[in-house]
Amino acid sequence: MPLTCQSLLQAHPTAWEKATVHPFLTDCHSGTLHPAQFNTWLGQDYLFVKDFTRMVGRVLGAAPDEHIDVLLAGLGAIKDELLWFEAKAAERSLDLAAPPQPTCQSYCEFMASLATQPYPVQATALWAIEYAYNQGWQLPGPMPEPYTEFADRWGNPGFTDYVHLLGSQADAALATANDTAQAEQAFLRVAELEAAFWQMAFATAIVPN
Ligand code: HMH
Repeated sequence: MPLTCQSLLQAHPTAWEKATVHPFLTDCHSGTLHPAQFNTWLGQDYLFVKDFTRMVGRVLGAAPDEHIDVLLAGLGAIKDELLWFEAKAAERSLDLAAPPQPTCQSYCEFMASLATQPYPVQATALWAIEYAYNQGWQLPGPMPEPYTEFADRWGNPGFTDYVHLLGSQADAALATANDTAQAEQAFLRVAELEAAFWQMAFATAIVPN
């Protein structure tokens, strides 16, 4: 049986749950997250998305002709997303020049390391990264303000369709791969880094006033 995105999720339910269910997200939902925790996430995710953009550019460079259209649409959406991050940071008076924390750094290094991996591995990692946010932001249920637009960015129907297309492309690439062990490893590494990224923001020191 060929490896598929669905079979990866079925083989590793615990790893995937850790990637997509975290107190950071449930505290957003219940309104108990401290703004400092959210602001850490926002600043670090901005740095993440800048490097993620570069990764998607490299995946595009490795993609077969029939996968270009979906990846190009994804890059178009990221252009808007980076501007949106800058606007959200300005609303909160955040300094986007803050350095990456070690967890963000590790995630960015992982994305850079995908450049030397075969296309099926890159396509699988890209799908996993996007699906993690698509699920993570939706699973707690409707997000209250001020988090509604954040949940919507990765939970809206258009983004959900995009993630499904990425999954179909990854499946098609995996069907042609003769060694899928690296793709499975990349999936598990994404799951681990996603869990660590939530935890990094959640662990922000809260200074009582
Ligand atoms: C950490 N994972 C992380 N940040 C994101 N913005 C996404 C996935 C989705 O692009």
